[in-house]
Amino acid sequence: MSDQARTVFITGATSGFGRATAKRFAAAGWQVVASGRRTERLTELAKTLSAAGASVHTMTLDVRDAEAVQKAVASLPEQFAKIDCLVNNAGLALSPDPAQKTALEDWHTMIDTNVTGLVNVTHALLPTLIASGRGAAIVNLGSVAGQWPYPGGHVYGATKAFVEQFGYNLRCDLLGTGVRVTDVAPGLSETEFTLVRTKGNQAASDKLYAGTEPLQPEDIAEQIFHVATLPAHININRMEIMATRQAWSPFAIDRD
Ligand code: NDP
Ligand code: 8X3
Repeated sequence: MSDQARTVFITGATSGFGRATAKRFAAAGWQVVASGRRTERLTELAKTLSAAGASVHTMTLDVRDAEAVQKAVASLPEQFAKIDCLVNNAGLALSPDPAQKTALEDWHTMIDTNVTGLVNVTHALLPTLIASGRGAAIVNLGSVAGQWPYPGGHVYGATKAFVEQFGYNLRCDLLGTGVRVTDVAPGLSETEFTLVRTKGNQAASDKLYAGTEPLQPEDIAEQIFHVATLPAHININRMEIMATRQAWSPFAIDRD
């Protein structure tokens, strides 16, 4: 199969990793289905990619809405209906505060988006991915937070642990179909992630990324593209990526 004929479906393509991933695949000649809630951003992205000669289809879509996801997938134009790669990227953290100081609504939004949303999209696209068969790929955006606990990680980290385990279990069931599944798990990355987490606190976001060298959206897009385009007999199960200037801390100890 030539790269020209392949199609990638990306959730959360309006910002950060998702947008950079759309650009990376488009640059390699893939057709791109770009989705997210912010229509204006999708239009802008489509304009940029189309101007560079790419075939793009945009879909304003909230991944939390299972019915909308099913309808959107069912209504894909024929040209874009056969999906070779799904990048389950839409996701968010809410509140940098401890669990006990975070609203239940924020916990629910993280679960609804990072867990329910991801399974909604996966379920809707599995038939076309399986039909694509050998070489097809599902790339899920996990996080270092899914593996390593940290203060304020609470529900966010737990959703990313779900993403990792869901991917491994999917691999078991997809054995023999040729569909690969990878958990790409980045650490500190400079996107709109912290702006969203702090509910619009630009100063807090700027402060987190200042004076160091966080990963950039293009760094992660390159790895997503890499795992999705490896020879069909290779499956990377999990790829954890940190900025060189990020590492772990000692255990915290409560003392009298
Ligand atoms: P951004 O905030 O820049 O991008 C998040 C994307 O998710 C946006 O395009 C947003 O689009 C989309 N999104 C959020 N909620 C929904 C929803 N309900 N339905 C559809 N789309 C939605 O953050 P990142 O690029 O950093 O995050 C991308 C993924 O990477 C997330 O899963 C995140 O958890 C993960 N990640 C981020 C890290 C980081 O440090 N930045 C590190 C590790 C993992 P819109 O608002 O238009 O719907
Ligand atoms: C985002 C990375 O370290 O903020 O998943 O949890 S972190």
